[in-house]
Amino acid sequence: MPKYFPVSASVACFRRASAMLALASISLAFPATHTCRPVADAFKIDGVLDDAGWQGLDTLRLLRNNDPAGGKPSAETKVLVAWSATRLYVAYIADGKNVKNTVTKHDDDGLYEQDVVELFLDPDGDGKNYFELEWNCLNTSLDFSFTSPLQGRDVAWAPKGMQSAVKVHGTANNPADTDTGMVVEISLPWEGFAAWSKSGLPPKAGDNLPLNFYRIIYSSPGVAELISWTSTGAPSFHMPEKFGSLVFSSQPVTSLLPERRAGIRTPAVGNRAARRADGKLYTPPVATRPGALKQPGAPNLWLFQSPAPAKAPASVTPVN
Ligand SMILES: [Ca+2]
Ligand SMILES: [Ca+2]
Repeated sequence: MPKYFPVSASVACFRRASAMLALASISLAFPATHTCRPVADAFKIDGVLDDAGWQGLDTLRLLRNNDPAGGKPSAETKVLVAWSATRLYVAYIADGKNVKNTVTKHDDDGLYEQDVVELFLDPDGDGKNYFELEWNCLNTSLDFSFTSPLQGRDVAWAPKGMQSAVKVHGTANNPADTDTGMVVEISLPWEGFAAWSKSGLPPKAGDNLPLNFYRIIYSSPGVAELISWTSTGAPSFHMPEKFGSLVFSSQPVTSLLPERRAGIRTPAVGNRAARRADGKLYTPPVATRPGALKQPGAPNLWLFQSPAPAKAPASVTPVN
């Protein structure tokens, strides 16, 4: 199946007209927006989302299936994002019964011929030049820049200082058993993208960052689900005029209402809280909490919808 599809002229014109809104305080031109919360630079990039910065954030869900067959994605994909003065943090929680992708070479075009998660960013919001990044279950990555949709590809470009890690819940590339998915944890320094931002990076509170989150799942060779946050309306991801946008907030999630923080402080039903050696409370992943999956747009009180089984790390001591 071709991954790429031409951009219609009418849509491109619309996007040019709305480009002035990008990285500004107005977000009405985007098909969807998501509030990106500030966090401290205290993440361990290891594919495990027990870092304080991930707690209590709203979750994005990738629900749009852009391949010709359409329909509901065959597996749940959730995305978390947060920002600091130096970095953008992204995590994909990608459920799946068969975690697979055998590519091990960086920037290999074969990467997206197998299962991947992807991030496209258009820092200046003009619908022309943009960045494409992808990761597979082996933490093999791909990073390209484009001067316009599918044009001017630069494979030499790389996001300076990018860190990523993948935790597979199951066994990668082994169809004989049943997996539950994988978690991809990513740290992206702003300096790697600043050159293509008109208002400069890091962003200011109220700024927009046009982007889209994607996932490809191959049910069989050559038959792909093209899953996204905002719909592209075509079997292509290279449509920056259809990107949604992050809206950067100066309000950390810890400043929100107490019930929004419940997922941080209160152990989930069926799980035990544990106290770390440093005295902080650790709430293990919630694998089976009934009704935990929120509706799109609703606050997510229970961050840890990880496919990982609930299990506290060996370094902590259960307290109840
Ligand atoms: Ca981590
Ligand atoms: Ca651009």
